[in-house]
Formats: sequence, C-alpha cells, structure tokens
Amino acid sequence: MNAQALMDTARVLVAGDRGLLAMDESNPTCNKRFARLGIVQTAESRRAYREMIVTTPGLGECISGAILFDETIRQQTTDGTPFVEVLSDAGVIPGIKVDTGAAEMAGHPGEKITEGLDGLRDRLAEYYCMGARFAKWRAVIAVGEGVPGRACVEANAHALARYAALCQECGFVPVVEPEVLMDGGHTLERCSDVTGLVLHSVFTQLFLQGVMLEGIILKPNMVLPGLLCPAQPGVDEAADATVKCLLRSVPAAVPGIAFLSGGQSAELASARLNAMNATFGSRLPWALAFSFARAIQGPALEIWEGKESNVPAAQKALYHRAMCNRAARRGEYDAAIERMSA
Ligand code: 5MM
Repeated sequence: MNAQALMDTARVLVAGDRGLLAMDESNPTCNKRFARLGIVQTAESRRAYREMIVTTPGLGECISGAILFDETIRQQTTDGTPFVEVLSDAGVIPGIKVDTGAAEMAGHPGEKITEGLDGLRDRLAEYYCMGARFAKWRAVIAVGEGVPGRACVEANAHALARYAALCQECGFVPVVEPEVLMDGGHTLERCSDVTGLVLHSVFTQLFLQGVMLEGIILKPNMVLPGLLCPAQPGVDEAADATVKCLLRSVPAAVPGIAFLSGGQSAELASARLNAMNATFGSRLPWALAFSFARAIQGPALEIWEGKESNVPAAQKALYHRAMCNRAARRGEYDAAIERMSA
C-alpha cells in the first residue's frame, strides 16, 4: 500500500471548494430514471447521457472526482475518446462503484446487505489499469419499527471495512457510504440515533480491518427526518443535527466527508451543505463536501430527454448545480446564486 499516494488522492478529492459527482447508477436505476421521462433504455442511450455529463464545459471547476458504473468506465465519447480520459483531461479523478448492489438480508425482513466482495481484488486491479483511483461501496440502512437491527448494521459495517481494506491494498481511496434512508415517517432524532449507531459500527470495523483513515472519504446521509415525517426541520436545524452527530462519530483523521443527497431536492441539499460550512466550517476537523447524484444530475436529466439538441441546455443545468454546490462548500450559496440559472 502506498499510503502517501492514498492520502494525496483523498485530499485532492475534498480540497478547496470542489466535490464529487456520483454518476454510478446501475443499469436498472438509470433505466428507471429514463423510463419516468420516456427516454429509451439502451446501452447507447446511457452512453449518450453519460457523454453529456462528462463533456460538460467547466465541469472540473466544481467537480474533483466522478464515480462511474462498470458499464460507463468502459464507454467512450462519439469521437472515440474514453470517458476516463475526458474526465482526467478536465482535472476530474475517475472513480468506480464496486459494490454489486444491496440484496435482501436472510432472516431479516425489510433489511438489506450490500454484496460484491467476491472477486473484488481482481476487479480493482482491472479498474486501476483503466485509470480509476478511488472507489465507492454503498450500504443501505432502512429505518422503521425495530429496524435497523444489530445484525444488519454490523454485517454492512463489516463489508464496508473489508471493501475499504481491499481498496487501499490495491491503490484506491475507498469512499465509504453507509446510507440511512429517508424513506418513512421517522423523526430527525431517530435519524440522528441511527446514523450515530451506524457510524460507530463502521469506524469500529474500519479500525479492526486496519484501514488507514487518512486515506478514505466518508459518504454519509445528512441527519434528516423521514420524508413522511410531519415535522420537517429548518435548514439550520438540519445542519446543526448533522454536524453534531458527525462530531460524535467520525474521527478527526478522516480528511473529508462528502454527503449523498438521498432524495432531497437539489436546492435543499445545497442549502443544508451551505449552512454546515457557513456555521461550522473552519472549526471542523474534516472538510464537508458533496457527492451528490440526483441533486446534481436531476435538472439536467429532465432537460436532456434523450435528445442531442438538448445537450447544451442540459449541460448548462448540470454546471449550474455543480456551481451551486461549490458555493455551498464555501458557505456562500444563496438565492442570488440559485437565480443565476440556465
Ligand atoms: C445514495 O445514492 C448515491 C448518492 O446519490 P444521491 O445523491 O442521488 O442520493 C449514489 O451514488 C448511488 O449509490 C448510485 O446512484 C448508485 O445507485 P444504484 O441504486 O443504482 O446502485
């Protein structure tokens, strides 16, 4: 393991005011999003969509790393340039999602375990040759009556830590993503309790597996109530609850925390990240960044509609969201920036 190279990559991913772009939707997820908008669901359609994203002018001003899916990392632009090369030329580090998805957990109805450890060392070696330098694995934790149970939390934390150890051995910075879902009617306090529990379990397992914390990125959910909870917090309340929970759970050695958006609106995700950085930024031991998928891609996908003629407008919308989140990293996001829209 080249510890210095891992630390350098991790620092670059969260340096300054840039953040990560998650564009690693698996084919079923990507197809579901296309279907909702009446976009044809083929490999070529997914390729054209990802070409629109990676060729967005100015992408590298706001995005430090892009997480790709296995199909995408093998694809090229219309003129034959590999996506990995387009990203690298734009100053964006290519990353790769390496979990193979979340499956029903045996004996635990309603809970999931993320799979993908089998053959991971070999897959990482191939992705390294393709140019990827960081990876991502997502654990999914549902909140409900008696859920999550200890078995689900500990099994997912163990898998995340084994993935992270393998990544570092193979020269990849692991993005460690334990997502507490926003589905349901649970309260902000319940989300805080579950997120704290999950993060403690994850860092215990990372320690046990010998993972070097200086060479990882944590990708957690923000602390928020379920989407069906009648009591929704203000922006500052959500930011306070998230930072308080993270301060109690995440060691200072971790260089950066890059949030997932999890189904929040694009504007709320930016506003909440902004509030955390504006209020606490310089007092925190780690950088607070973003690793959004829907909250960056959403408006662009709706404009694109699968049509070549819509590419410039879609790219403008994508750049706009990336730029809003860049401002949120500095604590300078506001309504005026939001209005500078396409
Ligand atoms: C939680 O999902 C991750 C972040 O996306 P959002 O910001 O939209 O919440 C995302 O990276 C996710 O892991 C990928 O889109 C892959 O998802 P699937 O379900 O296709 O594996």
